[in-house]
Amino acid sequence: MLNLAERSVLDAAKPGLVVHSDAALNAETPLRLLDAALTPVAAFFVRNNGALPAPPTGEWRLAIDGEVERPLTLDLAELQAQFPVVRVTAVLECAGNGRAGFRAPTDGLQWSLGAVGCAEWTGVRMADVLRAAGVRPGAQYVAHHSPDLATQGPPGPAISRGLPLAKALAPETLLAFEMNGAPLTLLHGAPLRVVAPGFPGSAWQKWLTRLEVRDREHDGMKMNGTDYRLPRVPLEPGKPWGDTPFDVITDMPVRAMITSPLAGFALGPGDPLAVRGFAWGGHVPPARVEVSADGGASWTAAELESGPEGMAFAWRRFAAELPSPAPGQVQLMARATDQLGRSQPLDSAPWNPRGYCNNGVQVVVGEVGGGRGEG
Ligand SMILES: Nc1nc2c(c(=O)[nH]1)N[C@H]1C(S)=C(S)[C@@H](COP(=O)(O)O)O[C@H]1N2
Ligand SMILES: [Mo]
Repeated sequence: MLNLAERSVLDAAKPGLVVHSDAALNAETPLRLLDAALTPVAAFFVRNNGALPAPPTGEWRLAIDGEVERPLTLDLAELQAQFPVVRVTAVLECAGNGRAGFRAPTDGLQWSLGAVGCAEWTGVRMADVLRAAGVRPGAQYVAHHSPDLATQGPPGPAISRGLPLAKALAPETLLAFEMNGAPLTLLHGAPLRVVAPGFPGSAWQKWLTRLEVRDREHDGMKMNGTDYRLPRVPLEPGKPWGDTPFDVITDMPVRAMITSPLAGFALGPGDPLAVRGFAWGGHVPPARVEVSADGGASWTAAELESGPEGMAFAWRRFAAELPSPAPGQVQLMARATDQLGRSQPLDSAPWNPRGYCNNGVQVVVGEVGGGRGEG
């Protein structure tokens, strides 16, 4: 059962979200609240693997240790004073976004399409902090540690994921203390979280207290088995996967999300159909978006905003105006293709046991009225 104190924190901060039934606090954003270039904090989804930690106190410190020459301990003021403060606009998307769309059901929270948002993150570069500590030659991976605890299973950390060293040192990877220009809220990881654009949300550790440099891939909570991993070879949906090897998800697939019209839309006969939404990729931005009002039989190119310079990880608006569809039910779709030519699947992404990375094309069903005076 959801903890009632956590539920009331959520309700006060984020009234419009759809709360999932789970022991931990998990809530997604309805599409009607995702129609903005920057998702307001009040509408941003929340994904917790365990219990919310206590709010930070003056005692909070970040430790940097492991394969470093000079282990460091920094409070927030030191972090802000000792390193350049930078801003990155980036999409944060849970690897389970779209999971409910798999035909063969999978474990995990049945997220619809609202486990995603785009925000401006302010922080210091993880690279600058790691360089100050002096990364040793054998370093391979960083491990993220936080105080939030599991609510089920063996007692211990709720999650401890990490990043390959190259991503930890990439200029877009931050230790962030602000979201959309305001201090991080507790629900989003106050006082400090990882921002790892292009990686699944699970790599964006909240409530960070320790950044450990390791000489091998991290093996913390939710790094092993099928957790946030995809099979290296295609699997039969719903069938046992035996000893198939699984690899850590390091990139999110391209996706277009229609934010207008919404499901259940109604058009009068002859009315044009205006469609808009956002498209994004993980490390490979979208190159084009096409829309269809006939369930995928024919496609029309949408206008796609070219991401402003230096905004490779932000989502981009797309818009199209289609001629009035024939009266009756309309199946509206948008399909993005990334800059490597990879398009969203029309059905769903390759099945995997935990239901990750389903970027299957969204279908928005509406209606064009047939009779006079309708609409
Ligand atoms: N400490 C901690 N960090 C965490 C998590 C968590 O449960 N605990 N969940 C991760 C997952 S799976 C996602 S998708 C994102 C969600 O970030 P948000 O709640 O700010 O939207 O946080 C990540 N960071
Ligand atoms: Mo996630």
